[in-house]
This record gives sequence, structure tokens and C-alpha cells, in this order.
Amino acid sequence: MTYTIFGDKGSGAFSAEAVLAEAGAPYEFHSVSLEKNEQKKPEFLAINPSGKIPALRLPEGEVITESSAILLTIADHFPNARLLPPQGGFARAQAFRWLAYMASEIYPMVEIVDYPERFAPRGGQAEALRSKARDRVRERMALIERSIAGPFLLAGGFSICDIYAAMFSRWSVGKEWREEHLKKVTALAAAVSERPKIAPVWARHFGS
Ligand SMILES: N[C@@H](CCC(=O)N[C@@H](CS)C(=O)NCC(=O)O)C(=O)O
Repeated sequence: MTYTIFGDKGSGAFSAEAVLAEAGAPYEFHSVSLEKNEQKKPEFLAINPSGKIPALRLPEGEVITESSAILLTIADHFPNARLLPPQGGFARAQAFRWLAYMASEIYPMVEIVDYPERFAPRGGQAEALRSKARDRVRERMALIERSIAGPFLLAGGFSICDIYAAMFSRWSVGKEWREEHLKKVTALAAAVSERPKIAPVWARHFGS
């Protein structure tokens, strides 16, 4: 009864692995190298036709894709791990809001920063687009910065939103900019990285 994560180090697969570790679930990590473009190979497209990681094979054999859906699914499978605020309350609605915000407002900008030539001709235009997308990621992360209850995003404490926010803090914005402008997000990421079950996962994906 094992979950299988398809992903790469330092990628969105961190969020899937961290939530499984936090829940205490058994899992295996199947490497899909972004450097070798393995996410676009037929073997992986048969698992996730959108050619992106992470993907998660559930113990029953079905595959779920989209990082936010993976986090919600694991939170659902392991209610005792309290990865989300209680059902029916406003805090849970806020958690959904932040997951949707990061998945829809930030993740697509990361794709532009990483692969600008998918959206503009190579050269100057692609570089200019990358720079604008980086600005948007920074602006959108700054909105999270202003909303953090402290130390975690929701006033009620740790949730899957923190795993997700900590991951986005590692991408696109740049270390120096993050440390200067995202002090609360940086502290939140440190708190996530120090959780006993997540610490080894964090170290493998992002170093210490
Ligand atoms: N909407 C997807 C986005 C996933 C995504 O963009 N993953 C990146 C790695 S962090 C990826 O697979 N990039 C490779 C590519 O776009 O070719 C999700 O939330 O899971």
C-alpha cells in the first residue's frame, strides 16, 4: 500500500513528498529528470499527459496530477495528520484560497521564468518576458508575505499551505531578494524545513 511520487529534486515533487512524509505515509520516489527532459518522454506522458511533475500513483493504482490536488488528496487520506483546518470552517476555506492562489497565480509564472522561449521568440524578447514573469512572482509572493499570521500562513497553525508556500519561496525570486523582501516567508520556510518529518525531505530537495 505504497504511494509513488514521480518527480525530480528541487521540483514541485517536494510538495508531494513533504506532505506524504508529514502524514507518515509509505512512499517511493521515482526519478523523472527535468534536465534530461524526461517529463516529455512517452513513458511519462502515459502517466501525466501534460508532461509535468509531480504525479502521484495512489496505492490503489490510479494516478493523480497537479500539485495542489495531490496535497488536498493526501490531506483527505490522512485526516488524523491534521494537514488542513477542520471541515466546514472558514479557516479551511482560507486554506483552499491560498492553495488555489499559489497554483493559479504563481506556478504558471514559474513556467515562464524557467521556459520563456515557450512563450516568446528566443533572445531579447524571451529574456524580457522572463524578467517580467520574475517580477510577477515576486509581487505575488509579497502578497503572501503581508498575509502570514506567523509563523505559519493560517492563524490556526501549520497546514499544507505552508509546505506549498515554502516551496515557492525557493523558486524564481532569488535568494537575496527573498531574504530582503520576504522575511516572514523565509521564517515560514525555515519552520517547515525544521519539522522533524519534513527536514530530511527538505535537505534532499533544497539542501540545508
Ligand atoms: N500545474 C502543475 C505545474 C507543474 C510544473 O510546472 N512542474 C514543473 C517542475 S516544478 C515541470 O514539470 N516543468 C517541466 C516542464 O514544464 O516541461 C502542478 O501544479 O503540478
